[in-house]
Amino acid sequence: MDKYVLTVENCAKYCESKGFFKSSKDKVEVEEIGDGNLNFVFRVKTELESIIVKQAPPYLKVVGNAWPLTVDRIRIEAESLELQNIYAPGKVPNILLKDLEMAVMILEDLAPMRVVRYEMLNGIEFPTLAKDVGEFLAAMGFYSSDFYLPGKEKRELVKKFSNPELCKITEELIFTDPYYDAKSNVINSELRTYLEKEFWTDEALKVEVTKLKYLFLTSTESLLHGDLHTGSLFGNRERCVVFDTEFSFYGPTAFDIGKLIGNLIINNYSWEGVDFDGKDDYQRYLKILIRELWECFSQNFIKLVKLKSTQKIMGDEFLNFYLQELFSNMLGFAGTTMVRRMHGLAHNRDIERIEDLKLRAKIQEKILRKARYMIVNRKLLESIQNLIELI
Ligand code: SR1
Ligand code: MG
Repeated sequence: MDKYVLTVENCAKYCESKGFFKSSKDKVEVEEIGDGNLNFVFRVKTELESIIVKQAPPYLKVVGNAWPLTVDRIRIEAESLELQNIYAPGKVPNILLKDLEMAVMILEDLAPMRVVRYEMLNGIEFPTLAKDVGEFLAAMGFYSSDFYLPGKEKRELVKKFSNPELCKITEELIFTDPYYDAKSNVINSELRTYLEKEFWTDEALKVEVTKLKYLFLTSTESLLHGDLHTGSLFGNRERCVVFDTEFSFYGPTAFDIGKLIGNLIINNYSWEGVDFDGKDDYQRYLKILIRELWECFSQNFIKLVKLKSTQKIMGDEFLNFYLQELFSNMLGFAGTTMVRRMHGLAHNRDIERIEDLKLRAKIQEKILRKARYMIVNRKLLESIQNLIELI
């Protein structure tokens, strides 16, 4: 089959050409469900079967041809899912087909699980999120790192997951553009005065963000998801699963958990602009979730190091030092994530749903001030309890 762009019209035929739905007598239905910034995603189903088809176009979907983007991202996504399924079985979707020629991947459909971000906009709780994602992050932070892998093997993986074009998106959209009046920024007009008077002139903040950017550029600690936010999680009351791993690369372990916690903090503050009777309870739930996520991650990570590390770790002191560093970098990365979603290129629904621009700006400014504190004072906040008190 020639290279072409999948559409609602031709997707069923493509799936059939790959051996899906062959013996089915039912009608095959196709629905476009992709709401992300980069790819086309379809649900293809009959009464009995349902699969997810994802195709990476050679450009950034939200920007179009003006921002060309490698389709090698589908290989990276597939290979990182394969490795995650080995190190953290059951925590990511199964791949049913990889077609690198067409930049397509077919995945199991995890419905009735839903995207966590949209459920969180409705105040839905996920009882297993902290455990499932905490264990996933601990497993990846350990098994893909020098704590476990022989040096040669790890260096080969660093090469295989070199992901320069998608890392460039993060370098610009998270660590650079939000700190000056960049063209790419999308700014609530009611927030501009604060940005001009305080935020963009904050030299101490820029120094600390540059330190975090440098860490992002140079660290090859473990294989990251690379874009772990609540929109990269499926869940229901029984289970949570991580997906959408095309930003995967070898980077600082603190980045993934920082990004996720930053997104949970945004959701927490977004309720200040929303009418919802249960919002106090939901904000309490989010704080418990943040605490449990960190605890589950760190406790599982320590357990793996103690039981399975191939490095000779001499005494607990090193592990304490390592986790303290990871904790403060996590706070910094959480802060930079909060900043980018306020006035960078890609915002999230949590804040955008606040229609009154003045109220939205008030909440955005509050989030920016908290994020600034987390970035600049990340070494002063020593424990997850300190973070919970801050928010
Ligand atoms: C314009 S691409 C913006 C963002 O979409 C992805 O989900 C990543 O977060 C990226 O930074
Ligand atoms: Mg994504």
